[in-house]
Amino acid sequence: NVTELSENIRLNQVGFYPNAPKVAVVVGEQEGGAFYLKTPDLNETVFTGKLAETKAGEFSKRPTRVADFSEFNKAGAYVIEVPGVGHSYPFVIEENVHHDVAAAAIKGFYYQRVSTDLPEEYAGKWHRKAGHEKEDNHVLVHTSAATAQRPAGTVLSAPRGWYDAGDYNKYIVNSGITMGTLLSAYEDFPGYYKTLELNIPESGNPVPDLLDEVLWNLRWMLTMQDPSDGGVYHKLTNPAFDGMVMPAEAKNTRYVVQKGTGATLDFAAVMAQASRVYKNYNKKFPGLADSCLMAATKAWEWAQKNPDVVYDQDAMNKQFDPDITTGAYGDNDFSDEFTWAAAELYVTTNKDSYYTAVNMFPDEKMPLPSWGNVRLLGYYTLARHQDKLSPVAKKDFPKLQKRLVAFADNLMEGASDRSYRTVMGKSESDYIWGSSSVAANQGIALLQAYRLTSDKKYVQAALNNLDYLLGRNATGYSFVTGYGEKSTMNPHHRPSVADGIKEPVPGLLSGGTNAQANRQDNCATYTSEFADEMYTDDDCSYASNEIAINWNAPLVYLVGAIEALQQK
Ligand code: 9MR
Repeated sequence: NVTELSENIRLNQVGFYPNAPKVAVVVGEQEGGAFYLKTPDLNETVFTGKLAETKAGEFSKRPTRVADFSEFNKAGAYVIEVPGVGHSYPFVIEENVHHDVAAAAIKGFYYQRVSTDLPEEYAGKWHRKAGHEKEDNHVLVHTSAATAQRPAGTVLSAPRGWYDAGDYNKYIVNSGITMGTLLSAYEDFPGYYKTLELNIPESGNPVPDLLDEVLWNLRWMLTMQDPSDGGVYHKLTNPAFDGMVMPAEAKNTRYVVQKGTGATLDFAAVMAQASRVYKNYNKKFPGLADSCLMAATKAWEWAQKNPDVVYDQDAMNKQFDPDITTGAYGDNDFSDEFTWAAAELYVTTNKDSYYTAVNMFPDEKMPLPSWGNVRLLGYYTLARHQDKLSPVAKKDFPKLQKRLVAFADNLMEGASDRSYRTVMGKSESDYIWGSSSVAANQGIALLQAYRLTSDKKYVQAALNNLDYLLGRNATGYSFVTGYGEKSTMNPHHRPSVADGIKEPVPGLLSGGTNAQANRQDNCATYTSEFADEMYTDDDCSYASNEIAINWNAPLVYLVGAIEALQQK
């Protein structure tokens, strides 16, 4: 009675907490039937259950059955066996089951560090030479960014930071949401992060490793502000993307290009938040918190004077040289960036003038955070600091709370009937470029509702989306490199492609399923036409299999929060 491994049994390949929901999804035509939870040698059955039917959705076209073994709570290693289908990958049930993923997701940022060698001591077999070590005194001001004080060709220093994604450029807008999300993870769960060790060069100093890692990018961001007027350059970039080479071989000329309102406000928000977070570490970093606040204030003032400077790359290229063809992160609505920056500055300084400078609630929309829409980052911050709000904001708090909770309730609608029983996948529009970050950001929104209500159902719903990311999805992949029996192996990530090592750099979140605009990368290896299956684990697929810092950051938040809350 030996069964075979079946990839049609989909589950969180990392595992489950003893006292949390546990679900596996079986893909296929059959109806009903029993499932068995067994020891990995298949010799002992520890739990028997009945498979539940689901309705195949609008775009999730394949029928599924659900094996719910939540009741079983004994720690150990197991497989799920389904007669006529086979058995699942082995997985564990244990406390702190996501600890390693939580640490690895932050360590993923270490592997993205610019301007420094990654020695074997910290980077293991993915050790490598520094890239762009000469970003000190080697960056040119692009014609689009020329000013009297800094004419085109002026040489600047702007070292450090993280590579944005599979490419080697550094973009302020995308750093903005990334940093805001990581600093929020710290602000929401400081106790957890104070003990999480990452084995990075700064480990062992009196600062939590997460904040040491964040500082690597913060220091770069500070260099992107023009000291003469407070405006912030949109990005530091090559004219065109590099080939698939290691960082140390990427030697194209780098420019800072155009100041813009989006970059400047995102910068202001991050600096204001960083200022209050690093204030507690003044002894280790004297002056840092003050410098951040000064930078934030100057950026805010620039944006007041320049409220609508759009980064329009095509228009820029018509006017200025050389042409820049790397990621645009172009946005033309800055109302949400104003909201976010105002909220951060208000909470850090306690000055009502920031709060009243913007219309915090211009409409009832609750857009899921993305690099182009950061309104909710501002709302989360106001909610997080509800105890510090002055009367002007306090009077809005009931409304804010109501909207955040209603937003989470709305996300949860229908999740328990869906084929994969996840919040992710309510609508086809969840499967955009970087859809894994949609799942993770939904998780954060749910956890914010938990923080406001103490209702555990929101944590469980967030956990469902973590299960999605780690394998309980229509592709059957765990989208986190290095975690799961069938995880992303070939991300569109230059170091992972060029380093000659079979395993990709670990702890990176693949962008995942992308049903939008029909496979923008034209990779030939996509196999399915279904919206929730449009993913290919191929490094040609920058539209479904790149990694990016703004996707890893919400993974860090989600998995860290889940770990922190399960420990309670
Ligand atoms: O995440 C970005 C996505 O929302 C856009 O649709 C896409 C195309 O403009 O760009 C994505 O961001 C990429 C950036 O432009 C350059 N570095 C890699 C990013 C992830 O693919």
